[in-house]
Amino acid sequence: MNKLIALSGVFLFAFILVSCNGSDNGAGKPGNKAENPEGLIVVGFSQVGAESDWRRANTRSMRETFTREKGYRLILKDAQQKQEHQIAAIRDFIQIKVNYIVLAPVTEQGWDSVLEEARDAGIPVIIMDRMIKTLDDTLFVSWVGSDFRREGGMAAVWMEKTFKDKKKLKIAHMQGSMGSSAQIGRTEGLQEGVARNAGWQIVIRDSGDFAQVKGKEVMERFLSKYRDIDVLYCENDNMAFGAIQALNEARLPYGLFGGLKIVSFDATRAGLEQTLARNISYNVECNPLHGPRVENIIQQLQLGKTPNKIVYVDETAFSADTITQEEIDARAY
Ligand code: GZL
Repeated sequence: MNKLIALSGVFLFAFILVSCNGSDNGAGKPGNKAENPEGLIVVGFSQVGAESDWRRANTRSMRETFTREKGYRLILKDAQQKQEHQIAAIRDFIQIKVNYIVLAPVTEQGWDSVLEEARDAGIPVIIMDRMIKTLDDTLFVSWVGSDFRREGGMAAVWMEKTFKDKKKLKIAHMQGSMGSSAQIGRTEGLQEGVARNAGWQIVIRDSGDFAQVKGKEVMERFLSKYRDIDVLYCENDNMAFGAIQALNEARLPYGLFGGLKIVSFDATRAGLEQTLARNISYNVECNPLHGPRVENIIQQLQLGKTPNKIVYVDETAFSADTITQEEIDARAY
């Protein structure tokens, strides 16, 4: 009998030893999950979708940064632009006890509840690209992305310079995914321009959801109502590509050959090629290469440091009058 008690004590001790091993889900230590034998840093990444060239460049940057060779396991979930998919993905990441959660939020609202669950599970959350609206800044460790209102402001200043002699300026406004920081900020930038310029009028507005197909449909609707638009203020390149398709099909002039001027955002390679061709007149950069920036935040956390809460990326803009092929060829995306 004594031998039996002794033997069960040994098994009990062994069991406790094994189940406590790696149970600390602190940054970088292997969580208590079988699928991480090499002790990789497991990063759960909830991505908006694959709706645009910008988004695909952003995903590429994350994949190229968080490689197994560098000690990471990246679990990427594409939300097809649906917030409920992102919330489910975050819950999955909590369930499998990832070391970090990276969220590129499709919209600004509605994150408190699921991010409270992540915080309470002790998993640091990094917000990337667009921002979330919350009163509780303990819900995320750091945010890295663009100043979208500044981007819109740069476009508005270009419009002021370009059309300074025009008493009346008729603007068609194609917005991105409604409620996203990129749409909110770029729209604010335009609205501030309208407030400064009494002759500016937004004659029509609709959302193309940052996608080319929808952008073409929206532009067709714009053209069915207005043929004397001076500027199309288009909140990303892919919608601008759709608008160009609609203009070509309607055989309407634009860009270099007179007619409406297109202002776009993202400055993706394809967008800059269209700018060089003078189809897009002005293109404001929105840098998608956040992989290294997110890694820098994670490395700081690994070392027990406190990263900056807000990290804006530097961005510029390109005009059809001055851009060169060499400039485009030298860019990373
Ligand atoms: C901007 C990003 C936007 C891009 C679009 O940071 O959120 O989403 O401008 C993308 O191309 O779809």
